Amino acid sequence: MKLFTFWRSLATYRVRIALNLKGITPDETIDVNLQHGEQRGDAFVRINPMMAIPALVEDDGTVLFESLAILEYLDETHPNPPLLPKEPKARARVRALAQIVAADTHPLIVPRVREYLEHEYKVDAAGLMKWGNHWHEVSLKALETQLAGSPQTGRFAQGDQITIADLCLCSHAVGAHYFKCDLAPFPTFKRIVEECNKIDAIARAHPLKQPGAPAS
Ligand SMILES: N[C@@H](CCC(=O)N[C@@H](CS)C(=O)NCC(=O)O)C(=O)O
Repeated sequence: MKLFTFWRSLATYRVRIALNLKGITPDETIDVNLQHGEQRGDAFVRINPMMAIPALVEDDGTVLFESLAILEYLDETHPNPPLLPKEPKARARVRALAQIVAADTHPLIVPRVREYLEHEYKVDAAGLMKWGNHWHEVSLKALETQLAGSPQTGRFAQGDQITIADLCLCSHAVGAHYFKCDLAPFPTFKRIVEECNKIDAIARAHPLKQPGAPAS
């Protein structure tokens, strides 16, 4: 198994957590330096024409892409520990919480979007910060309302078992920190992310713990 990765990629962070939780170590990790635009190079475009990481290549050559699809694939092929609950309504809730992060928010702040805003619309660094802060705050409010208002929330987003929702909350927390969001108004979100980070498999997947990452 090969993982195409980069230390600061939030989508790859979600996949790294799942790999760690399931005790899977890829045979090879290949850096795609997003700061140098390597995701747009011919070699990587052949792997993922969407020019985005993560991509996970199985031993038979199958290329898996899109972090949520990869998380579910890993859960199906390596069921322990499970990352989705069994009960259909609970599964739907977990997937919905995950999609608030991975489908509704994260795509708004990826390099290709920020670079387009910068080059086509001349948005400056302060404007990009405001943009990212705004979209993170919108989803933090929705996540907090969902999490604080549901009896299904437990130690983690869905009861006391880690699910793909928690993996997405962790990546959202890193994005929120980067875009200078104050987490004080979102205590349930903050508590769950802190609970997650007490688990070594999650803590060591953090972007700043990866090779090539800056100290802070
Ligand atoms: N929806 C995709 C998003 C993948 C994505 O956009 N990844 C970012 C890094 S977190 C990337 O490679 N971006 C390259 C770019 O925007 O140019 C997923 O969840 O896997």
